[in-house]
Amino acid sequence: MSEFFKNVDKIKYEGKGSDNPLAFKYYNPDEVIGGKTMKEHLRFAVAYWHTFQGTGKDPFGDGTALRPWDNITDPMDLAKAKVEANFELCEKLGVPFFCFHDRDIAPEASTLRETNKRLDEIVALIKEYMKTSSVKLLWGTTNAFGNPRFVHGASTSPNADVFAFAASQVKKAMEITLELGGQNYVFWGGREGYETLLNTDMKLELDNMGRFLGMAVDYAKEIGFKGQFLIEPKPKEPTKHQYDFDTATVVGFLKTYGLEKSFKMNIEANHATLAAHTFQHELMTARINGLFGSIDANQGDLLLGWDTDQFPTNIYDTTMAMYEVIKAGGFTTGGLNFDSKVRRGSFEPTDLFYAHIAGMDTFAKGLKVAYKMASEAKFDKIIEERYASYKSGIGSDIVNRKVGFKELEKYALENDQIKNVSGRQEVLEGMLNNYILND
Ligand code: XUL
Ligand code: CO
Repeated sequence: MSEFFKNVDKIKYEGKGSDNPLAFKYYNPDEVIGGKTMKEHLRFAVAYWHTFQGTGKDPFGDGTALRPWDNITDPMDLAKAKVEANFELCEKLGVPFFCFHDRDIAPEASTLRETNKRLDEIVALIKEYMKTSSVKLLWGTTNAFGNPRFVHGASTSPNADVFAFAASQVKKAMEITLELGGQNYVFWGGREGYETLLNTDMKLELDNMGRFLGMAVDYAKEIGFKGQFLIEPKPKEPTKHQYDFDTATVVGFLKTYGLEKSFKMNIEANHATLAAHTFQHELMTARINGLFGSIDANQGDLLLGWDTDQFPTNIYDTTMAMYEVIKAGGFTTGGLNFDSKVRRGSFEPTDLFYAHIAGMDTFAKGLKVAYKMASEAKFDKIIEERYASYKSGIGSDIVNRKVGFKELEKYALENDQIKNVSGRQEVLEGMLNNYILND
């Protein structure tokens, strides 16, 4: 077994005072918060595609990343080396899970049959590593967007042969996710959207996407895959308009196609901001609809209009995200998958560790602050008071649908001198600052 990251030992918790970039300052995996360890609360995962496939290539230039496997030329040898590197990196970081697309772990061959054989070979190797490692698969997914055959979409392609190809790919990816004990299966609609409505039958495309997901549900039952199906909303990129625009859109879609009992949501921070929402907004929308499942942890750059997938280092975002996770009762099968890539300028192998450590520390701090906020329930009390008018009198009659417009008009005619109270937003923002700064 080769060691790829020779200058990195197992990352330890050294606490707030440490200035060692290869140590945790806040993430203390065994520290218990509210009856669960930090490790159990946060359920971190490494994203195979960014960490082992990412090169730093952008539309203006080639890849910059220097990787210890760069000298390997045979594509299958390279795929095998990355399996080894994945287990080494996860174990050194103490990250309990990883996530992959089918095409991340094994390169595509010239025929589907051969591609599937390659996948089987790599899956067998991953299984071998799993025998001695505690690292598990959080979720698997399909890359049905990269190959040119998906130019017009996968399940929403106008070409039925593409629909069939994508179905065969999801079938296989579900099988390998099951074989590797994956706890979820993710659907991100890579090119499920459109560029122009002038050539698009939107109704047929949406119906086909509904049919496709229905077939996936049927097949999961057939093979006994009990993992959670997750949909990951994103408003744009690669297509101008993605059908899974945001959580609210997906809620409506699932209900239209009778799929709401079979799916939950995988919320990504950078996708939320691209949809002009906050990360917390998307998480809350999923939670109040009973559809919260998992998180793709990253952050965007608010000055840029695309999916920069940066490692999450914004303490406000991680605090409010963990507040929502706690409110949702914590993760069950889900977790915090670092769908994040090191910047193009951070091209050294050790940067992969620095980046994950920064993200893990930021979420650990967010968890601690959020747990305190949730247990002291100060914000809950303020919100409860704000809506107190619905607890009795006319408000309670509205909630219980005891009144209609006629009764409400009669009430309003007698109570038309309305008194409102301040929303006190700045007080609340100051309270949040206090929690973050004093914890
Ligand atoms: C793309 C994205 C994907 C999904 C998995 O923006 O987030 O990597 O997470 O397909
Ligand atoms: Co993602």
